[in-house]
Amino acid sequence: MRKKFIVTLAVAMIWSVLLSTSMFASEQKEKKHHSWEVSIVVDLDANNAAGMRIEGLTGDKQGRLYTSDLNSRRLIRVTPHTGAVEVLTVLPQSATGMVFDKDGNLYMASGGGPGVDGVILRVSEQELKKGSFTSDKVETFAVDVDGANGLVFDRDGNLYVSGGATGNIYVITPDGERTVWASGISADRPTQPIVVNGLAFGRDGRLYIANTSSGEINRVSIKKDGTFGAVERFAKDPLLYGADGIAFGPNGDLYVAANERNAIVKVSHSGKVTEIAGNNNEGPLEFPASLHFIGSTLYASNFDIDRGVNSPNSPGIGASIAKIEFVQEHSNEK
Ligand SMILES: [Ca+2]
Ligand SMILES: [Ca+2]
Ligand SMILES: [Ca+2]
Repeated sequence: MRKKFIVTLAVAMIWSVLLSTSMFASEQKEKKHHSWEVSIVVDLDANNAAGMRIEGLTGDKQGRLYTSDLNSRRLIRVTPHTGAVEVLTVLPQSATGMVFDKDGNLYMASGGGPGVDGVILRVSEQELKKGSFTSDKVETFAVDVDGANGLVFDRDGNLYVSGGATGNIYVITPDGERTVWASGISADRPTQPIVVNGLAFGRDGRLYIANTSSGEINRVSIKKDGTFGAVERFAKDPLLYGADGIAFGPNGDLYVAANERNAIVKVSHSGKVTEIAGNNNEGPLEFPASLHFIGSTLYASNFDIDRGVNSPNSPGIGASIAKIEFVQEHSNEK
């Protein structure tokens, strides 16, 4: 059963209030509504409303989505327009963030933990073509990346890896050479120690970094020699508490999965923060963790853990892929 949820922003209304002398006339003229519609593409755990945990989300050139269940370690592929779900393999370690390189090979972050090394897993395009494959076809691309969570490639094929609560950003060259940049980014809230999470490159060439703890997006320039410039704050707002996966939309706005708020938040070029969708623990957003655009359609992985607005996580649809679409409605009332 698909659930639909509509969020309406009536920006024009706010301006009309400011124009007090022509308030009524202005309202009537500017009946333009921008709506975001959220629906569920696929329920990955049809029998349960909680329990299965998916964090990562990415897509291939054929428009198929990939995620993974942290408990069973299954690597899952979803075809959004048919709702088809394939289990490709069982990963040797549970994985979070995911990304493809330009050649169609898939990389997955596995942050490790006590006694388990953080690694980057890799599956070749050839294996992915087969549909399903054995766990021994999953390679270890890089080691010693504790806390590994968000992943993004730059134009030269270097892989950037966020290190979660470590505050580190790791950079891995195409040859597998690894360097560590200590971001110096700190946690505002002791209950949430994750300070470097979702990563994305902007049109300005800068690396954008989500700070889950402080509800903040920072950005940093990468110099020609590969070293990092100074960290600059792009946006900070309580709406961004739980900032996890981030993705730039077609027009250059940044979209943020505010996981513990069960919300999707937009940050404009100028740093203006707006919530575009949000709901209680009944969904359709249930601890949204990662974001991925296919064209102008935004997809989110519902991690559905018991935290923040999503607590308790017992109601709702549970582990699933949500679709967030922009709907523009015009009504020329006179
Ligand atoms: Ca994440
Ligand atoms: Ca379910
Ligand atoms: Ca739930």
